[in-house]
Amino acid sequence: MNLKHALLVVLALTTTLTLAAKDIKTLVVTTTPQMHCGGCETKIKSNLRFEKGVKDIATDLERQTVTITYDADKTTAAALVQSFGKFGYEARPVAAEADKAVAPKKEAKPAEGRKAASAKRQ
Ligand SMILES: [Cu+2]
Repeated sequence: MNLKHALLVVLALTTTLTLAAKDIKTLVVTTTPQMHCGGCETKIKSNLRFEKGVKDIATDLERQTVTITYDADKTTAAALVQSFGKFGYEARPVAAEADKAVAPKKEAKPAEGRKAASAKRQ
């Protein structure tokens, strides 16, 4: 193997590692007002789709949840929660239900803390 080939191998490995290092996370929220029909789901999806870092949005009418898959290098759970306000909705992280009773809403910090904690578990 000559030097040129060795460099190409290194370049290929680096590219692979960079792609694998992408920080993809999911955020599950419930909304106020609640989703009642496909129109509500479409409204949420079509608005969230253009938010920076959003990869995928899945809505569940029965459970009243919106699951957002996002690139944590480009956005945060707190920013996504806030983005619901742009189209008249309020979002609450489902996992945050427990500490909602303690922490006042619209605090960005608890969401950030959980994000860091879950990153460590992964
Ligand atoms: Cu509806």
